[in-house]
Amino acid sequence: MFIRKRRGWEIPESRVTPEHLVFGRRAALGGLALGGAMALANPAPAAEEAFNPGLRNMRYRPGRDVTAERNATTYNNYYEFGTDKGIYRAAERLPLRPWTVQVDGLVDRPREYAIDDLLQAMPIEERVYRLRCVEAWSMVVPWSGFPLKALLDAVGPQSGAKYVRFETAALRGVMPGLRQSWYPWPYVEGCTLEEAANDLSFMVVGAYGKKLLPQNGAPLRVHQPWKYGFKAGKSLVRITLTAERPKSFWEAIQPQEYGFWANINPEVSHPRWSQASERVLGTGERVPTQLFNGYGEFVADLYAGLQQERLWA
Ligand SMILES: Nc1nc2c(c(=O)[nH]1)N[C@H]1C(S)=C(S)[C@@H](COP(=O)(O)O)O[C@H]1N2
Ligand SMILES: [Mo]
Repeated sequence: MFIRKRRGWEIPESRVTPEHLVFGRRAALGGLALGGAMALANPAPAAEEAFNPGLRNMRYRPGRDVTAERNATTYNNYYEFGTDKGIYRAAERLPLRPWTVQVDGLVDRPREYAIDDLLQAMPIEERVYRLRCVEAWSMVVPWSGFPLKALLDAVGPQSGAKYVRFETAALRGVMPGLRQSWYPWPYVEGCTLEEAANDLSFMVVGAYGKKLLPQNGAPLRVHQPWKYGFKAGKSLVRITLTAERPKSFWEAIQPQEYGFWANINPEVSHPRWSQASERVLGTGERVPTQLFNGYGEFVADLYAGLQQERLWA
């Protein structure tokens, strides 16, 4: 692995922060309220005319350097394309248009969105979030997307809705992993409606100021950064509000190791390894893992009264 030693005088972020991100920071430093910063016209990045990455939301600070783009886009988990980390070339075959996302179940206004209509309708912003895989590696990525809450508001959850089920694409001709028929395809994940409505729950459509790449879950993935990465379903095709707790892909395979909640806790080991620390992708550093991946101030309240649940696995 490529390991670079940083000299003391270097400002680490300067070598990894692309221009468009600097704009968001400058706007925020300029004393504009977030709402004001959001209302400014976006500068069109020269290379990506069609994609609007949004302005950076300064509320969520990752506390670590942004991972080099090359690492985040070439070291992936996407089992539909294969079980090793180097699936990024295979994933190029994923056809991203036309693409529809069905939003249904216990909602007042079920709808099938063409992905581009969804992107038009939703408030796009950028958030620099951590991602912690249950395998104990982690990264920090400037994701572009919109709060899941905005989509929930658009379809109107009914009073009986308690859970959100995320179903991801399963395209036989394109995804060689589907031939491994012992896996319970399609990849399904889920959370409670309350978790989904938390402001941290983010629907990702871009990264590093560009359209999301297939290996990272294009054209639409979910990301809840206080949970292990396997909760973050890629290439979503259907989002369903349900009364019953959805059974997830990993839970179906190995419930003792990969449960429904999967909140990050350094003190609760995976049955086969410790979760106390994590390997930072691209640098080789080993750093302590934080409770709720460092997002406790935003999400801990969601779990008051749920202590009897297996919240950490
Ligand atoms: N459809 C689908 N989504 C998926 C996976 C997968 O195999 N298939 N892997 C998950 C796991 S285990 C992790 S850690 C993250 C990895 O996201 P990244 O490759 O963008 O880092 O995607 C998650 N989403
Ligand atoms: Mo993962």
